[in-house]
Formats: sequence, C-alpha cells, structure tokens
Amino acid sequence: MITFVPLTGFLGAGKTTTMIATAQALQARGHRVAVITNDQGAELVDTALVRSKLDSVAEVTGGCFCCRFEDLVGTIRALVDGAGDVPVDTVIAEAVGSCTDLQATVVRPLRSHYGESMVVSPLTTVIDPLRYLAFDRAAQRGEPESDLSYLFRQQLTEADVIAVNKLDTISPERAAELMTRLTADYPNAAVIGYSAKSGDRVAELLTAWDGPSGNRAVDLQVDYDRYAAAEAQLAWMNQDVQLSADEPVDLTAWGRQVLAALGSWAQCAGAVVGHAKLTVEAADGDFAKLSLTAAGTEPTIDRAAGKPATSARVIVNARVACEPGELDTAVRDAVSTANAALGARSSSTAPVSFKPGYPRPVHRLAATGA
Ligand SMILES: Nc1nc2c(ncn2[C@@H]2O[C@H](COP(=O)(O)OP(=O)(O)O)[C@@H](O)[C@H]2O)c(=O)[nH]1
Ligand SMILES: [Mg+2]
Repeated sequence: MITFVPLTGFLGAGKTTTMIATAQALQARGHRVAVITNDQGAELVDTALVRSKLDSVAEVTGGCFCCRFEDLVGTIRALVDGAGDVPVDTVIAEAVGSCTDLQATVVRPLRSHYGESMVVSPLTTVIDPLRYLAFDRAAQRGEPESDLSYLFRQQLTEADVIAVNKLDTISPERAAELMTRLTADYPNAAVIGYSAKSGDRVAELLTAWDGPSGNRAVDLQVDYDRYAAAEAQLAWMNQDVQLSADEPVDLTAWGRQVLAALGSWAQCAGAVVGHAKLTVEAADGDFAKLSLTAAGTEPTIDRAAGKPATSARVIVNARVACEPGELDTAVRDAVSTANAALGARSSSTAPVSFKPGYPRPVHRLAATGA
C-alpha cells in the first residue's frame, strides 16, 4: 500500500517547494518518497530543481492531472515499480496551478479505482498569503469577482487541508488573522500555517495528511465556463535560450535581470504574473534557478550558480495573464535587457506559447460514486 499526497494551489504558491520540504521531512522519518511535477507545457524548470534535491522525481506534462489521468496513474506505477531496492511508499504530486475540481476528477477516481493499492491523503491546497490578500482587496473594494479570483476560491473550497505557506512573508498578527478567517470561511478544511522555505512547522502539514478529508463526501459545484475562462486568461510560454559571452557572466545576476525586466513590464501592462521562472545552466551542470510570482517585485533566487560561465542553457517558463504574443515579446525584450546589462549574447528557439484549452477531465465522480 502506498500513500499518494495530492497538492494543488495557485501558480507560485509554493507547491514545488512544499513537495521538496515535506519529502525531505518524510525521508528523515525513514520513508521512501517520490514526487511528481505537472505542467501544461514540456521543459519544466521545476523538475531540474527537484532533481537536484530529491532522488525520485517524474513529470506529467502537456496537461493537468485531471485531463491526463491515465498518465498520472502510469507515472505513479512507474515510480513505485522502478525505484531501487527499497520500494517507494509515498508519492507527492503537484497539480497545475490553474487547475481545480481535483476532488471529483483525481482524488475520488483514484480512491475508487485504486483504493486497494493506495491511500489518498487529504487534498491539500497551498496558498501564498500575499496572493490571497491581493484577491481579497479587490473583493473589499466591491469589484466583481474576476475569473482568476473565482478559480482561486474554488481551489480553497475543495481543500481538505489549506496549507498557508510563506508565513515568513507576513507579520505574525496578520498570519493569525488570516488563519482565523480561513478557518471560519472553509469549515471543511484543516488550516495549517508554515514556511516551506525555512521548514518552519512543516511537521504540522505532515500531521494534517494523516487526518480526515473534510470534503470527502461533499459534491462541489464548479462552473466550468468560468474555470475555463480563468485558464484562458493566462498565457503559458516556454522557451529555450542559449547564452554565450566572451567574459564569464554571473548566471544568477543574468537570470535576476531577466525576471526583474519582465516584472516591470507586467506592472506597466497591468498583467497579473502567475509565475515566471527560469534555470540558467552551465555546461558542467552548475545552475541558477529564479522565480517571480508578482509583478514589480524582486525576483527570488531559489538557487544561485556556483561560478560565472561563458555559456549556459536557459529554460524559461512564464505564466502571465496576457496574450501569448505579448508574453513572447516581453520575454524577448527582458532577455535583451539582461544581455546588455551583463555583456552576454543569446540565441533562442521559437517560444512555445499558448493558452490552456477548455478543461475536459477524463473522470468526474460525484461523492456517491455515481
Ligand atoms: N518567502 C518564501 N518563499 C517561498 C516559500 N515557499 C516557496 N517560496 C518561493 O515562492 C516561489 C514559487 O515557489 P514554487 O514552489 O515554485 O511554487 P509553485 O508554482 O506553487 O510550485 C519560489 O521563488 C519559492 O522559493 C516560503 O515558505 N517562503
Ligand atoms: Mg511548481
């Protein structure tokens, strides 16, 4: 019997960081853990970072778990069967950040069809407090709820566990207020506050995963047209860039410059940044990884490169609420800005950019199993 832990939550909430932190904590308790990253596109920045920290990682690409259910099952099987001498006993999986309705389309079908071989943990929705507060401010101003805000609220509504991450980014008073409010607004969920980055209170999340699934018997109404409209507001863009320079370049500074320029553009354009991230990898495998989760903010350095280099391969994954063509141009301009600032040159493959299609889950099971 294996344990499958489903994680969901908006773009940039910290799902990948949470997978790494919890997998390491479980490994320290003697578990064998594998993780699965998931994305609408291929060439995932996340997978490189996770691979550098954990032994066993796989990815489901080209669509979310609900629309690629069989791929998810096959990936879990491959991880369990192919994992060395000691079999994996826990698989943690991160859904696409613009996905919702996972209780009906992933959790319930897994329990129903594979319940004899796996225990499915409570569905855990990871949130970034600042993102929550940004959506909430719009509501307080009396603005009609945007489709993106609707999607965010659905992710909270279906949560068995609301994992309030990044507690290091807000004051303890604000955190306490937020937790009280979430507990009142979402009575079916256990609300846990922690910081995946520092590791603070991650153990409480593990305890919640052994607890009840408050939404197990609840049928949620999801307006698929609004859900699809929210997804269709986001442009997804992946690009491969080859970087070269005559003098060694600080790869971390180059990546920071790209994301800072992209964030400034998004702020001017009024475009919501879901998550823009990149890896800059030298030929010897040394790499930097950086993220941006809000327009006009300082990019986060998730991993700094060890030393400067004269060539590197860059993978960019950007998810921003704008048109795909606009995002392509904005990334190209941001790369040019970074090249000019750091004395580098680059050549890029054509960007792969698109808007996710209408979500069409393979399964959609009601609580009764009908
Ligand atoms: N300050 C802070 N940043 C975090 C924390 N957890 C994640 N992040 C950062 O948030 C960004 C997005 O994290 P990621 O795990 O990739 O989010 P995902 O898109 O939900 O998988 C990265 O720059 C992380 O380093 C946290 O606990 N505190
Ligand atoms: Mg992720």
